[in-house]
Amino acid sequence: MNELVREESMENLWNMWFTELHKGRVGLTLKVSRVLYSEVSDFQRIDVIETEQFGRALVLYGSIMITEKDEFVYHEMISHVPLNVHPKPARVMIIGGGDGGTLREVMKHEQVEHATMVEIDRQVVEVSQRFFPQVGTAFGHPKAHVVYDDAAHFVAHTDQIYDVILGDISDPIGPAEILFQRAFYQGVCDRLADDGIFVPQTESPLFNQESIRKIYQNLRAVFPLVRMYLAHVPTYPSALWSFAFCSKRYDPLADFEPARDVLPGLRYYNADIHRGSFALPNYVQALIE
Ligand code: SPD
Repeated sequence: MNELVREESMENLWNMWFTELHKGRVGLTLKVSRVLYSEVSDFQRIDVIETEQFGRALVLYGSIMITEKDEFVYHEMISHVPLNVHPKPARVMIIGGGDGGTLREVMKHEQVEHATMVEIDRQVVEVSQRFFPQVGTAFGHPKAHVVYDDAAHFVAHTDQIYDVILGDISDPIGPAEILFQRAFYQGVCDRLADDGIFVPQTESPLFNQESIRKIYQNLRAVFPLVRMYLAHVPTYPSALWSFAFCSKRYDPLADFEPARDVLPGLRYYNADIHRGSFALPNYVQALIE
């Protein structure tokens, strides 16, 4: 149960805390100064809270999706790793990504000719534009298109082919669970060009080991090359987060040419991080073998 807790004491009459618990056993607790928004959309509960340590946080179904202070890590890593390996990433699809952070990073690449973001929940986009204007900066970009649809439905029905597809999706619970299944991955693979790359977020290798085993089995049943890479996201469970680099042709290290590729001005991603993020601790490597 993830919840906002108001705690009264003699010293401080109005302390408010948000805790995101993992299986009721361990959690991340943040001091909250204000609750800015709290509603239930057609798909999920949406909260925006102001935290003292990480600034504003967007919380969906009780789980932190972004905070102002550390969202750049996740968004840079899900985007620039594949976009810097593919030699001409002209056609990009983002699955989910309603806050707009991944779209913002994708649009930094001039080679991208069009990016289609497929988000199921219009209310998440509206809330992000209202409370996180620095994240949703690319919604009005002429090369950016937002489609409000279930990604499984969209992938099954579009005839468009993409060079890069990014799975900026929620955790594999409830309606998002289908987006981690083999059938969905096959649908994504079918929408990729012959040299296409798919990168979905794949949860915490420390806290979500059972999910990760299944996710990588499913991915490997579909894609010829599947490699995990890691990033440090302080507000995600365990702070260690993983992504899967799934490819029909390109290798994330052999086909990475930093002299050609790396954009200036990023806050987390650089050429050393690109290479180093594929170095896995032994216990993580063992998980996906
Ligand atoms: N438990 C956190 C999982 C978050 C995955 N998606 C984040 C969306 C950020 N654009």
